[in-house]
Amino acid sequence: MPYSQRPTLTQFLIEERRKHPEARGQLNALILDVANACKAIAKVVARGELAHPVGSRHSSATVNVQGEVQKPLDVISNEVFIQTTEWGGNLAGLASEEMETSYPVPGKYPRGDYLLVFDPLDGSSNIDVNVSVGSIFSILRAPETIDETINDQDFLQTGRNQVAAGYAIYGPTTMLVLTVGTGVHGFTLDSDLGEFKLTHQFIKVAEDTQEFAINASNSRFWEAPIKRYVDECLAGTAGPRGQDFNMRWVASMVAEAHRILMRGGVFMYPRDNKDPSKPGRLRLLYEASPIAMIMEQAGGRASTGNVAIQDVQPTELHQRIALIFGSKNEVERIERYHQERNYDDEIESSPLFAARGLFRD
Ligand code: AFP
Repeated sequence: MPYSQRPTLTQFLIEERRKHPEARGQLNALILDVANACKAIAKVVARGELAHPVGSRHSSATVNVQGEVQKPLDVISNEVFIQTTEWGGNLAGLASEEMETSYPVPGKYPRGDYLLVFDPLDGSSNIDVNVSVGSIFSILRAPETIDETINDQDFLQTGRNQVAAGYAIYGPTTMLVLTVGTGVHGFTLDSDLGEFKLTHQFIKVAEDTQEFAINASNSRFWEAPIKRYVDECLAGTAGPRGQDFNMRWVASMVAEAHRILMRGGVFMYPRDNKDPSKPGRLRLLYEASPIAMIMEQAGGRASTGNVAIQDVQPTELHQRIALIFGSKNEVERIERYHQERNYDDEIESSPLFAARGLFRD
């Protein structure tokens, strides 16, 4: 497509809205505000060390609600998201990785129809090593009871309720990848114009792949289905899969999700036995859920191993979850391995097959 004919994000959203004559324009306005937040964060991230007064950076790290180190850029990005989106009359409340409780839009601004959930700077522990990081967001409808203040409970909606989801990736180029439920589209930031331009239309995740991503340093804590899957990949042509696999681990989920959208692959941060009190490392509402909507909209799949991420009913704002996503046939294979394991466990615990059971060898 010739450069001048590439629609901007604004044009794209206006054309989408024309398909919904009943729409009031709040969703478009909100997405454009989010895109502005991402542009501002891209600028700060791109300045790297230059963004910090000499000597200030290392002394100013704090700790967030989950006991994780908050980099100054996490805090700045969170502020940028709030300031860019709260005023427009499109939101009733926000929730973020960096805030312990939800944030109702202050009374001085009109209350809108939507809720915004976001991770302002995912992969921020990679900032110091100049690796791609990103922002992830999910848009839900606010409850209609307008006289009540928004609270945490209002955000506990399944991924199927998402109206839109997306991420911005701050890499060699800045891109915004978005779904409003009609496929997944990628927009590249034209830094001369300050505009996101549509560069990747109807992105599709390859159904098959020979590339997987997992933090293998946790392998001793993995559950049997994940061990089986990874062992089979590592066995390559000599193993049951009959083909060699490649492995990647960026430790920046947005970068992994983007790679998988572009060329297929499977990402796993499964539940493991490292810390039994945590049912996974990643967060359901602002990491897993939006990435799951994007994957499904692009023909891929996202699962805990047992159930589709988008079907999980959240119980807490900062809930953690096992997350496996990417090429459909691989994710389904991993789910099958979980089912087979569950079946083996059932057999194991059945009185007939138990240690002293009737049918025990
Ligand atoms: P940070 O935002 O603290 O860097 O965490 C990034 C992340 O949530 C996700 O983007 C990565 O996939 C995952 O953590 C990396 O985890 P490991 O530290 O286990 O590699």
